[in-house]
Amino acid sequence: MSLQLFGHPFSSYTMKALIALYENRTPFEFRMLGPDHTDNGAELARRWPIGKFPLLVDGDTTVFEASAIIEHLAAFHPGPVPLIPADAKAAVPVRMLDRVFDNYVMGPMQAIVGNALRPEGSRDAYGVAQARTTLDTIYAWLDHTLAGRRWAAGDAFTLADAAAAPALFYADWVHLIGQDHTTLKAYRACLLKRPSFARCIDEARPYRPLFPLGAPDRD
Ligand SMILES: N[C@@H](CCC(=O)N[C@@H](CS)C(=O)NCC(=O)O)C(=O)O
Repeated sequence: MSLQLFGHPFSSYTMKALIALYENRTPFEFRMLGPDHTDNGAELARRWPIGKFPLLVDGDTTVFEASAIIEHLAAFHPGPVPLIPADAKAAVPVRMLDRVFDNYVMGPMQAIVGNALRPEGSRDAYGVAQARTTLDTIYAWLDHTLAGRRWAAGDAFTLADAAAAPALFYADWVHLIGQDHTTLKAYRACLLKRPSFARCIDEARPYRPLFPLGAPDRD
């Protein structure tokens, strides 16, 4: 039975899963979410009451959480680009950096975007300030840590880069990576050129007017 991915092209975590599918040219059916696709939304809610996406259906198996989806694809639908290193020791930093990008780049980025979507009286200026401090801290750490590396964990494109691409793409929109962070800026530029992610960016382009803080006129 064919793979089905529930998601939305403008969603950062959907992009993360799409990168894995595109890297390995894995055939799948995209089950679009949104007001014009209420049947897909109802099925997502039935399979995962938390309702967050992406969500992968593979025959009898339902997998949610983008990292777990990529782990599932690597294990059961492997292709020419192994996003999880086969060597256990090499896989640890890849999984660690995946958590770093999700928790300390994607998380604060989503907090800033989520705040802008709240009604006027329910905004959280303190939470946004904390998110910006976290982004400043992680930008500096990444700029230092990634020096001399081709990709996040070394020479190979991995799960960590699939996490990094949409996280840094949107984080830079809400909290600019400073000119002094030359390594991090160059890494983000490399991610944007990676064909799997360039395709995600193009597929998401029509939805930019939906970005609550206003999408910048670049990328
Ligand atoms: N931890 C989840 C996060 C998924 C997530 O936050 N997805 C967002 C879209 S990028 C979402 O579902 N937003 C809709 C909602 O929260 O109801 C993962 O890694 O997949």
